[in-house]
Amino acid sequence: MKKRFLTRASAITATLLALILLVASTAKHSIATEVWSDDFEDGDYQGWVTPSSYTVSEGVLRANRPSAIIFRESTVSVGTWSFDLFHVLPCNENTYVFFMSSEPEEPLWVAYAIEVGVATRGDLQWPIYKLRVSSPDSNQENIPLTSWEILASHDGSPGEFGWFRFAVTRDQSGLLSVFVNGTLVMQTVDTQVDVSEYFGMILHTDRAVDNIIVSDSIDFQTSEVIEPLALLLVSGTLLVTISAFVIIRRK
Ligand SMILES: [Ca+2]
Repeated sequence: MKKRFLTRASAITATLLALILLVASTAKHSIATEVWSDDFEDGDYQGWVTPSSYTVSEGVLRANRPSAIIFRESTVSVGTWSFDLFHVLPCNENTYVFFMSSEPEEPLWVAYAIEVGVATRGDLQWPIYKLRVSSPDSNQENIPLTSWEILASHDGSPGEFGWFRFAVTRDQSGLLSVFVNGTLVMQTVDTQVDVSEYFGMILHTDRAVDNIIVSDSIDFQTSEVIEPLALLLVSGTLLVTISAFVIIRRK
């Protein structure tokens, strides 16, 4: 009898949770205002400019040689840039994603970049993430990428390689937040760059990118911020679940 009660209660709870997740995901989707995206499922990289060597295979954009640059027009300067990045060993050259950029590699290249590299100590190797900026003032001499100012950095866990979901947000105040697999790993305020013409990347042989989504809304919040909608949904779930328990028990 007790077992049956628990099974029914579990089933009701699971159903409610599924419904709430569905509502929450729909609500999130309707709030985000996508400006452009590319999932490379059409088999090409139309809309992108590259003097380098890239291919699209199995719905993923891949680099065929070291230091391959690719970019496309993107004027979003307040919003969210998210993408999947494939990062593997060996890593002799770092990966760069210029989510706000002037024309890449032109004189006075101005941009914010996410850099993904590798740190090594003994037998251990782990990914290291950096948020860099090349400002109009600092790049008078067209300084190399490795000399761009580091705004923030974060060490991943040893052996943590493969596909990663990145999300970068920038709000009106210049607050830059970087999330890896949904976790906030870097945050800083910087206003040295406030306009964008391009979104660009420098990948290396066997590195890949997929599911790029750029929106002009802040789609990720830091953990300190509890969205009123999420709070309402959680309270609602608890109330309905408790009611269901009471009704079943009375029967
Ligand atoms: Ca894809």
